[in-house]
Amino acid sequence: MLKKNVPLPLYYQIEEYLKQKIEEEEFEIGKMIPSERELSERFEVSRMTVRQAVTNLVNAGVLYREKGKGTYVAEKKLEQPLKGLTSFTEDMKQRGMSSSSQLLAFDVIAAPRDIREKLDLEEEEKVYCIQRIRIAEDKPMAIETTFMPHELLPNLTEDIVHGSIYQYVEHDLGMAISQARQIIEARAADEEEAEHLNISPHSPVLHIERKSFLAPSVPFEVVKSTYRADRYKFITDIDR
Ligand code: 16G
Repeated sequence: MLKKNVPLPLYYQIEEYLKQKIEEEEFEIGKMIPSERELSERFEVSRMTVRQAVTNLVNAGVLYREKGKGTYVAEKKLEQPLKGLTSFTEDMKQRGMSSSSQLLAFDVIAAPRDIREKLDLEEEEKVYCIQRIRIAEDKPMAIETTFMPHELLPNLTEDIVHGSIYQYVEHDLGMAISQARQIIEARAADEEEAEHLNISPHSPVLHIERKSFLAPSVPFEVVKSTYRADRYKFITDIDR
């Protein structure tokens, strides 16, 4: 029951109720929650109040609406700490999740100007342009476009990039990946990204650009990635 004589807004109490039911798995992932009408009757509040609670949870990625059907419980977002320079394969392994990649492109090209500058290359130097859909537990999580100097990794194959690039660089080639710089921005998915990620066009996505270095400070990759914003949140600990 909602408490009417406390300073917590009613919609907020309904949000808390819904989140608790999801936490307790009474409302299961992928299943429909009770309709706005049912909830407004159950709590004896207006439909508007219920709608506000549901809309807030939809905006937070906890629920999603399907037109003409109802409102469903979304999958939990993966919490990605912004600490430690890890690979997609390692991240999923740490969570006990399976990972795979769908290879969309594997080319050796003349480096575009911005990539050439970021990788400190000469004009005629070639780069790999590798595009992969990164998949966790059979679901697409991100699209990654990786640029790496061809000269640094002359024997890279499609087979290798179906697995882990970091594993190849460190274990097979014995090179040390030391640090990276990452920039995260919000965007709306374009048609192509939406199709690859299995989301509707214009859904929110997180665009990440990572530039990584081999020790002592040789840039070896520029990666432009698009992550599903409904599946990821990035966590950072900060000291004062
Ligand atoms: C992560 C990295 C990417 C790197 C990839 C290697 C981001 C945000 N993350 O996805 O830069 O190339 O791991 O993964 O860019 P792999 O070793 O599984 O191929």
